[in-house]
Amino acid sequence: MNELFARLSAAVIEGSKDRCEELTRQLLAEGAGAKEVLDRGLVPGMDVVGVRFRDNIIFVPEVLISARAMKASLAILEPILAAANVKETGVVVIGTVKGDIHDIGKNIVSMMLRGAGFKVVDLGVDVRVEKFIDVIRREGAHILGMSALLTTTMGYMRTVIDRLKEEGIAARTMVGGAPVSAAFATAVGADAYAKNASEAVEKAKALLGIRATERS
Ligand code: B1M
Repeated sequence: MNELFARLSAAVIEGSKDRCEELTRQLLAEGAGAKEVLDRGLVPGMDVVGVRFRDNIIFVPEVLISARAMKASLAILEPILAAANVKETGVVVIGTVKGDIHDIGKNIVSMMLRGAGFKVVDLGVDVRVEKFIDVIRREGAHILGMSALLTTTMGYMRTVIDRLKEEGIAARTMVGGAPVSAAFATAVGADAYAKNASEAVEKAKALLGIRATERS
């Protein structure tokens, strides 16, 4: 199966949507778990894309094609990750902050939270503070999750957290995304930081006082 995971990573790097779908289905049929497909196939592929992009070996169009290929696989994994069949434990409003259109990581976090029994209201990308606040109020959300992939947009998390405090909104806050760190989360006053989607689930449960074993 190792070879199939490697081929799936290669398909993400090459941006081959058809091969991504085919290999994802094949891995699942051979008994791989959805999370394993994510962690051993898709994410390592996108990591290579990120390095090549950073080093100017590839450019935005190629990255978009890889992102489209990865999303095709995620669409196959989503119902499996979300089918944990557990009672809803809390409401999470989530979005990528204003100015930022990266959504692959945020979508994975949403899927995993749904799979863990949370109701997730995903506001998409480029989300302004007013929108976050409207939906948190409307949904009675327990947690606001914010994602940022750019050093130029992560600062907006502080704007949102400050506004929540000014408006007396009690929702707890969780932040994440490649440039975000635990130290940054503390500095902007977030209640939690998660480095990946599995950790986001653990932290969301902890914020609501749910012991890890209760929901898994
Ligand atoms: Co952009 N991009 N990008 N990009 N892109 C990065 C982020 C970059 C690091 C690439 C690089 O230089 N190596 C760089 C940022 C540099 C910086 O800020 N320091 C960059 C840049 C510069 C840009 C543009 C400015 C390029 C340009 O136009 N010149 C532009 C900005 C557009 C904008 O947002 N306004 C841009 C555009 C794009 C595309 C549109 C082409 C595409 C996005 C497609 C899409 O998302 N629909 C894209 C992509 C794909 C990337 C890279 C290659 C991959 C991101 C990704 O999907 N990773 C990225 C390089 C990289 O990060 N290695 C890069 C896979 C994903 C599973 O991981 O998103 O980290 P990640 O999510 C993880 C964790 O971070 C965490 O859990 C997830 C799952 O484990 N997590 C959370 C995420 N959110 C969380 C929230 C939580 C908790 C955990 O709680 C709520």
